[in-house]
Amino acid sequence: MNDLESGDGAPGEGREPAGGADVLDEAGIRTALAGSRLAREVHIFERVVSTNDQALALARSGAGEGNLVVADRQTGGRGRQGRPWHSAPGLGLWLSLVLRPALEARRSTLVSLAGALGIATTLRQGWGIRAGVKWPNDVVVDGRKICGLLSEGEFSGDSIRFLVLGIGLNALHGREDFPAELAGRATSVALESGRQVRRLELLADVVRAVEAKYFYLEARGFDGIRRELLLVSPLMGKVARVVTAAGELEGTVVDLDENGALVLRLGGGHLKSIVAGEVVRVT
Ligand code: BT5
Repeated sequence: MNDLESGDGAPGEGREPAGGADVLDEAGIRTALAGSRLAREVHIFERVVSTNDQALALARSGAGEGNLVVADRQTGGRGRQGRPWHSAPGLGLWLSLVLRPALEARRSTLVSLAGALGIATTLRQGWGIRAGVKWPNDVVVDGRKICGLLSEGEFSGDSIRFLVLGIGLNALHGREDFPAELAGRATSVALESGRQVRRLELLADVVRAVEAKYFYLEARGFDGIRRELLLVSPLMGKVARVVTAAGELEGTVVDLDENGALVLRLGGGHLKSIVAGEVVRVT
């Protein structure tokens, strides 16, 4: 489609990643993702505030499913509740997908869970990394976060107008590339695989893996995905403390329900589904 877009950053800035060799170029991305239903249109930026902002703007102006936004650098990458997402220039995959899933709004969590499962699966099968999915939106390796997903969208009653699925996957980082506050809590594909990573190859793997699980979810429902998620969940069977808007809860993680909520068995044996929250401790 369009030529390399400079986004809201200075043209040319952030083009050359650390090390200089691993460039995500437009022609390469188009070739690597030829035929992908989630990357029919590719928007590549050297620098943006957030790829989710770009994708949200595209979706609001009518862009259909199949628009992919990729940036080399994000100046305001974000996580949930406005938390910052550390997006080292040239070292990660910072991307967003415009989706228009045929799902009820209350089930929209399933999309990020399916995406996370796709990423964990491709990291396990293609890159030899023992990745798991930590509810609700993290891909982790031995307790360290390698990838975070941020799903945002617009809803009308119980239907989804669109979703933007943002994916931040640490790719080329060495330990020294993470800020002090993430030391010991973050990792990357290069660190975990011990391989020389080409982001183009990783991007194609990730988008195709997310695509496979996303369309499986739409066509076949959540059950198969749920079973796979339970197999790679670092929380299953553990006692977790979860912070929710209504307060903190502690219980044994026993399942995911049909809407992607985390199911805890509380002290008295009562089952409780948690729709949104933060797991703060696992024992
Ligand atoms: C997330 O939020 O994990 C969602 C992150 C989504 C990032 C992508 S990048 C492309 C797209 N554009 C955006 O602007 N965002 C998306 P949450 O669960 O709230 O986790 C945020 C927390 O993860 C932070 O408070 C840190 O503790 C930690 N963190 C920040 N940067 C990290 C990194 N690069 N690697 C590992 N952990 C990180």
